[in-house]
Amino acid sequence: MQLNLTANSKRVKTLDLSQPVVMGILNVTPDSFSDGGQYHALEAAFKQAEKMVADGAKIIDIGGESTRPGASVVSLEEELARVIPIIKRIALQLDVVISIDTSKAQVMREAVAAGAHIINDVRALQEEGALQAAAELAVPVCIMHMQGQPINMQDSPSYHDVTTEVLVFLQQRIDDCVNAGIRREHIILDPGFGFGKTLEQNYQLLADTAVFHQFGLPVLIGVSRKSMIGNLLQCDESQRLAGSLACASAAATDGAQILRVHDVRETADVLAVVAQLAKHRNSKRGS
Ligand code: 8Y7
Repeated sequence: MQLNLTANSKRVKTLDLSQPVVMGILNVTPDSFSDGGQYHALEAAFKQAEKMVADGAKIIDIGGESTRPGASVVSLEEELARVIPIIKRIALQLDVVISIDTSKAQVMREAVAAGAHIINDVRALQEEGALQAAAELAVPVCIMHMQGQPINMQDSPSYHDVTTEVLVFLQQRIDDCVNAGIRREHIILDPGFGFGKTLEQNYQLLADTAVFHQFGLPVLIGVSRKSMIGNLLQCDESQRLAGSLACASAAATDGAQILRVHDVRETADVLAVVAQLAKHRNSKRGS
């Protein structure tokens, strides 16, 4: 499977998804890189991006709006000020695919103009103008399932059958995207771990990873350091690496193409082992 990253009139760039790849998380919210002013914040973010690329990240996902449970909203101006400088710098200096984590149409436009290749929207292009912006920009889009909004989504998640309901939502959004003019082969799907789901619902979805391949589109899984690990293991964020890697291993074994993670080097190692195993599963004994 390959993802064509070429927007209108730009030179051809593709992302090989025949083996699972790591998407490194780069949060540029004030709590991440705020000590020492604007210049130092940009410098620190760039250094982290550089390290993630050296560690094996094929995609860097840049986000300026926190979508953690209970997080408050961020203004357009604030979000642009956070993400645009770092996108420009990475586009200029690193050979990596850039993903912009946003729900705002204007951020999508300015981010792609600055050098972003992929739009990652936890609200699945449902905010005003987002669907049209994504269609016009003609770049790949990741559409994610969420029940509720970040401010209240973990209050009382409720499903009759979580996997079926996520599948139905994704099918509907694929149709909406295609009807808006987004190329089908530009759509990446994400079940949305932790976005309006209980611990049991999250693990049900992870166990059902393979089901999400029925659309023939790349599947992105984001479980890194999330509460589905912390609540199961009763540990804080600094102690969720092993749990995150176990989830990454399971998802990659079930064919997930993109793993969105904090711990790039460790996840890349897991993916290399999973790929080596897959090679032997597919080859006939003795050949
Ligand atoms: C996801 C995500 C977050 C995810 C996609 C966190 C921005 C919360 N999680 N995007 N973003 N999938 N596509 O803990 O699971 O990283 S933010």
